[in-house]
Amino acid sequence: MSKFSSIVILTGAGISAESGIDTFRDSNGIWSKVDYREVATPEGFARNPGKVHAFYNKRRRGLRAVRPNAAHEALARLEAGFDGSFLLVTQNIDNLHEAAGSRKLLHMHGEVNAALCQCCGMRWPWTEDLTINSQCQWCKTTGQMRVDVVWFGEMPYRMDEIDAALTNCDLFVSIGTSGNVYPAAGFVEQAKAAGAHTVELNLEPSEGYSFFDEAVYGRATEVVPLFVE
Ligand code: BJW
Repeated sequence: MSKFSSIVILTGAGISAESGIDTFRDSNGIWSKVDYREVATPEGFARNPGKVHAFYNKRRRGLRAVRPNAAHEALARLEAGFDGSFLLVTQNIDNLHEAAGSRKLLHMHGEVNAALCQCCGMRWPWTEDLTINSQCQWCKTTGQMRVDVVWFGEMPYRMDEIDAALTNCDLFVSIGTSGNVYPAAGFVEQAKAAGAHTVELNLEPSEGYSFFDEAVYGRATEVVPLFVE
């Protein structure tokens, strides 16, 4: 890594798969069991908030027993030992990167352990179940609280910081993401246009595989530690 001065890493559901968290688009992934239009769009939430709360409450509760794996830990070691500029951008709403020790981290699709008031816009850490009766701790409105994640049709978080980092990086590494969802799926092209070396670490070639200069296919717990050491 010493030949690089600025690293951006993008992670997706595949990095958490071996910790026991479901991915989205694999054959038994989340979207094979649930219609994303019902649980991961603002329109779905407006139609049936109780269903959406139940979907995320279950996933939030499931996280309590989950631990980071060797791939999360390898990225935390990389950050700790790297002298240059470093940014880890995750699409994941779990907290496994933080639990492994990552600090320079952005959750572009939000966090399941956070809530957002649709009335006043305040956001908080939130580890309990949300219900249609949950009350905003700031404006005291009831019934407008939602999980603080980014649904289809909504703008992902921290895009200005991510764009700036992509424009300046000389190494871009994409880990455990299928490359189906924009804008994250376009990061490799942005980094490549900026002159970065681009690397894919995934179980299989992603949608954007042709944009990567280098690829290693295998389980994240094996290929990420090998790449980092
Ligand atoms: C392993 C492994 C192991 C397994 N080891 N690997 C063109 C340009 C811009 C936007 C669009 C566009 N076309 C369409 C859009 C809109 C849309 C979009 O991209 N749709 C596509 C489906 C086409 N995008 C949006 O709406 C985004 N917002 C946006 O564009 O804002 C601008 C805008 C605003 C308003 C109007 C118009 C424009 C927002 C997207 C939000 C996505 N949200 C979700 C849910 C978050 C909450 C939750 O978790 O419930 O985010 S959807 C879901 O997909 C989740 C994920 O973060 C995201 C990506 O999935 P990921 O991580 O790649 O998982 P998988 O399952 O797809 O892949 C896993 C990979 O791991 C696989 O490759 C496996 O092989 C691998 N793997 N085991 C290593 N052990």
